[in-house]
Amino acid sequence: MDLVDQMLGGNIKALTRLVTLIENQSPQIMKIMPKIYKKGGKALVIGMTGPPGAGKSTLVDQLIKLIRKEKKTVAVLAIDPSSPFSGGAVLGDRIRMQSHAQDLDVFIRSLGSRGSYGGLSRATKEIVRLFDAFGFDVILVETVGVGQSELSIMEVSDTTVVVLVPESGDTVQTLKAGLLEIANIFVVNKSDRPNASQMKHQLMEMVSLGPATLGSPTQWAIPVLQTQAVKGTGIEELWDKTLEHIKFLKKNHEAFEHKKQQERRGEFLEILTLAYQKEFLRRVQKETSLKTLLEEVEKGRKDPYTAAFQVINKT
Ligand SMILES: Nc1nc2c(ncn2[C@@H]2O[C@H](COP(=O)(O)OP(=O)(O)OP(=O)(O)O)[C@@H](O)[C@H]2O)c(=O)[nH]1
Ligand SMILES: [Mg+2]
Repeated sequence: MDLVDQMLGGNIKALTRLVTLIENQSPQIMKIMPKIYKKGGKALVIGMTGPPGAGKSTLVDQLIKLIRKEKKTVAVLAIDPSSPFSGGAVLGDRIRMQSHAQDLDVFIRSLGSRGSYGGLSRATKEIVRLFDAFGFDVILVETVGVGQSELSIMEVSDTTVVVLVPESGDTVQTLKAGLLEIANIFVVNKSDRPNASQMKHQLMEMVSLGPATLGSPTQWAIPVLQTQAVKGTGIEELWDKTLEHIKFLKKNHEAFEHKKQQERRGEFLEILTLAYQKEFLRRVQKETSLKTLLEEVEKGRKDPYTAAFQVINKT
């Protein structure tokens, strides 16, 4: 039985090995992914994003507890683009989530920036698909940074939660429109700290001025929630709002399908770009004319536009 069949049969070791293949962007991926792609489509994918230290992992940890109470299975993918190796910088997350370490229905993996060529965004989507195919009910994806990260978390998530803290006023001012584009739910975490309600009101005002409150039934009114992740306060409301958002998506089938179509198109173009790049580099090894062309670009004798045009016209 091959690795994918083993994984689809519920083998955790096979799942782990497939994650590693994706992480290393192994050439086998092109053959493996179609089989995985066919099986998915059932999981709820929830993205958690926000500035460093906002409490994303603590929230994820609390959400896991809640989701497990509902007897649903959970996979967590923690992405840390600043870490060259997976598992290093997110060690803290591992420890924090250790309460679930014995729980076989919770699977936690972290992903660093190893593997270039825009590979992080690609690998994230592939791992989410893998978790989905395995059969996890809920997939939580944690990414650091709002707006500036290489990965656009909304491309993989059904619901994106933007986690801020009472001190995030400047971030909100700077990113305004960008935040509204990303967030389906805002959370002001660390609500035990001063100015939490001011932060909440600042966000509510921003939401009310944004396009989401035009009153149309096809517009989702972005809720602004307050949490205290360390104490578990506000988590149930966060989970309820998340489920409400998923329901909203299902009800507004047309808008949802439009979003999905855009995502599928983006994914196709992304895969095509990476595949073309890999194919080109493979051919450079064999074809002298291409090798010479690449050398001319490297040495600055030929501009990259002319060179790219030449390659495209030849294939
Ligand atoms: N006061 C207070 N501290 C909190 C709260 N939630 C989390 N923290 C603390 O904030 C710190 C950072 O929490 P994390 O959950 O690691 O935050 P994160 O957003 O995952 O951090 P990165 O992944 O490093 O970006 C930890 O020391 C938490 O204990 C809260 O509600 N109130
Ligand atoms: Mg974290």
